[in-house]
Amino acid sequence: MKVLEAGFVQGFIRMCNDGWEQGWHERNGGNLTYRIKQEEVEAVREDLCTDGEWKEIGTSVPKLSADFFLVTGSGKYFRNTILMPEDSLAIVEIDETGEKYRICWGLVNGGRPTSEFPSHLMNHEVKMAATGGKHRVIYHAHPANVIALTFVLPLKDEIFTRELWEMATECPVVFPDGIGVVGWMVPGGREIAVATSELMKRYDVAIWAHHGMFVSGEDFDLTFGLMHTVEKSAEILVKVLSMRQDKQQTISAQNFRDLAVDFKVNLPEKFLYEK
Ligand code: 2HA
Ligand code: ZN
Repeated sequence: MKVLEAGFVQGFIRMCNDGWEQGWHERNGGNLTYRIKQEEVEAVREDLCTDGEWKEIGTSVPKLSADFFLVTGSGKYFRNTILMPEDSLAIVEIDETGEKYRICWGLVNGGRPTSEFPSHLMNHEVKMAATGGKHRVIYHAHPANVIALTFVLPLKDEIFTRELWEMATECPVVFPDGIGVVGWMVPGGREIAVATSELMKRYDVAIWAHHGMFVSGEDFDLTFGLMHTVEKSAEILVKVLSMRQDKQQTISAQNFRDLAVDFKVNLPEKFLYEK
């Protein structure tokens, strides 16, 4: 099968375009990676080239050795992905040591994987271990409302989680483990990758102050839906804070405990502090 005919590639392209249409990917902002299933690799094997040059990842991900990833390209625009997928995307293979990669398909006009490749791969490594291999998608976007909140809320996991849970009843069901926050750091390197992957051991969502958000999930629907839910909740909070500083009423800590029982989710008490 040709790469572009494969279902996982179609799903990936659709997600890129959906993110663009949401306004989360100005210029070349954001990046997406998918850990390809073994049978999906086999289905497109005839269309992959495996004599490319091995290049340094910039970090070490030994648990991902010999895995294949579909990734957005560095400097590429989400907006163009649907029109020129073989220019914007690549399939890459990780070597046996987990320190190098090679391009097996795509980036036909040159280029390399996303500038956030180290963060993506370290997040994949952590989430693969934490979910027994279920999580396959890591998504980074620049949604405006979440970014706006990083200028006015304390950069604390407990506060972002609780405030965003309060904005929509479905939130604690969609992200019961909560949200992690990292203060401003230089993007693209190993340091921010280590900080983010540390948060991903506990959470499926990590916010980068004054920059954007990383989410992890099992498939494209769940991962896009997670980004969408958190950003929608942030949009409501921005509206509320724009109308008045305090809330007339809200969902209480006890309301969340009641919800947890009926919806069979575990909501950690550290987020249910008294205000
Ligand atoms: O431009 O989003 O964080 C891609 C990015 C870098
Ligand atoms: Zn970014």
